[in-house]
This record gives sequence, structure tokens and C-alpha cells, in this order.
Amino acid sequence: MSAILFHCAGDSDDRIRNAVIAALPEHDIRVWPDTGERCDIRYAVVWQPPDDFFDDLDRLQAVFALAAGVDQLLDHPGLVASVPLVRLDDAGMGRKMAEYVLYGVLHAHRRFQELFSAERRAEWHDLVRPPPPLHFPIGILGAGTLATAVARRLVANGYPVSCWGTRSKSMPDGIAHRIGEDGLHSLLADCRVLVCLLPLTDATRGILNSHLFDALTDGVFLINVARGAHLVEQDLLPALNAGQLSGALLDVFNTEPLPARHPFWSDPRIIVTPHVSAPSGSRDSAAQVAASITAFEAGEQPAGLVDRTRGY
Ligand code: OXD
Repeated sequence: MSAILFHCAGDSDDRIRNAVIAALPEHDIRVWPDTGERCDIRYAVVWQPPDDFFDDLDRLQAVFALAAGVDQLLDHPGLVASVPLVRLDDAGMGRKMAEYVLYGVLHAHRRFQELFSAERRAEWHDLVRPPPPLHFPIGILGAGTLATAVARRLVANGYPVSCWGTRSKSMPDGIAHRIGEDGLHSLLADCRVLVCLLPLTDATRGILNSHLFDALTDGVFLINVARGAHLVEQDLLPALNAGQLSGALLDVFNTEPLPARHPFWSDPRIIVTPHVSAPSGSRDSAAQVAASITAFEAGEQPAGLVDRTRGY
């Protein structure tokens, strides 16, 4: 008999587990740490599995991540590289991510930071005259499923949007696509808001650093919704102080939860949110995992199959 081993850390544990069980009624689903006979286990459905999770799972055929980012799984000490890894491909996250980023873009474009601080001083600050969205370009680092969902929403709101990636690919109408070093530099030189939606790989770790901030025009608003390790944290306050950045909306951090004494909490130019930009929906995630397992068993390639050489 083939079984699926499930592990999910966090509040949504029961909801996702029940949705996975409901979506795969024919399968024997075991919930970590009750593994039963480990030799029965063919698939694992996981979010943040512990270090010994994969021990003795000798007949494991595939791992399904309950996340869009698989950096933690690629670094997992127990997961062997020959086992295919599949990540969530949207699963309801695109809409939520688009809403979150749109909030940040409107915050920057309509200068809410300035309005809020005037409000705190009981000051009638009515001189704010934002340009039309057409003159407020947005640069998105990343060109994958979530970046595309975000870009579509921003384009629908009238913003010119460019996505940056390493390989050329066709993007939906109205979204510019830039590639390579030159593409990055032109995107940085143009944008008023910079959004990081990259996968975390060796090539992208620390990409949001003082060198990149030097290439921006002054006063850019930064949104990081990818991974904390994309940002070199000690470079952020100097870039804000120098006016290269006007503010930042950060949802991800090197250490999560963000420690109470971290300077980001108290800086009025930085909005901190607790990794909530786009939680995956339990039913959407379960449906995608079920479809991926069905595709996998039929010998087809599931959506979200990770290319380990690229790292996403
Ligand atoms: C993800 C996340 O990668 O929630 O899906 O961060």
C-alpha cells in the first residue's frame, strides 16, 4: 500500500491537513510524527518539515511543498536531490499577493506615509499632488506566477509595470519584461516602487543591497514579499537615510518572528507585516497537491515541478 506523509507547522495545520485528506480520499494519509511503516510512504506533503522528517523514507517518490518558495526544502539536510520536488503554483496566492502589493504601491503613490505623519501632528497637509499612475512606474524583480499576478493587477490600476527575470519569456500584454544585467539596471533607473518577488537562490540572496540601491533614482519605495534573505538588512536604514529609498513595506525577514528589539519595528518609514502577504488557501493548496499527485502517477509533469539546477 502506498501512503502520503503530511507535515505542516502552524495555525493552519488542521485546515490544510483536512483539505488534503478530502482531496485525496483514496490515499492513506499519515500525519507526522505517526508515520506507521516508513517503507509504505511514497509521497510527502510538507511545510517546514523537521530535520529527521525524511529519515528512512527509502521509497519516497516525490515531495509536495505547501509553499511557493522551496529554498528551505532545497537546503533540507535529509532530502535527497534525486527525489522530485513540486511547489505550489499560485494556489490562491496570486490574488492575495496582488492585493498586498497594490496596497503598498498605493501607499507610496498617494504618499500615505506623509499624510499619516501630518495627521499625527493634527496638520491639514493638503498639498499632496500625486502624479497619474501612468507616470508612476513599478519594477518587479521576478517574472514567475506570483509576479505575473501582481503585475496584472497593477497594470489594471493604470501603472506601467516591468518584470525582471533571468530568461526571456513571454509576458501577458501590457507587462514589460526585462532580462539580464542591462534589463535590471534600466528597471532600477525607472521605477518608483521596487517589488521583490524572486525565488531565493544563491544568485538572488542579498540582491537588495547598497549596490542595488545606488542604481535607483531617489525616493523609491521598496516592497519585499519574497524572502528575508533577499535583503541585506544593514543596508536598508542607510538607503532610507540617504533618500535613495522613501520607505519600505516588508513582509519577510531574516529572522521570523522579527525580534522585538529589531530597529525595523520602530522606524516610521518601514511598515513591518508578519509574513502574511499571501497565505496559501487550504482548499486551493490541497487541490493542487491532489492534481500534482494524479499527474505524477500518470507519468506527467506536474505544475510547479522544481528545477534544482535553477533553484526554483
Ligand atoms: C511561500 C510562503 O513560499 O508562504 O509560499 O512564503
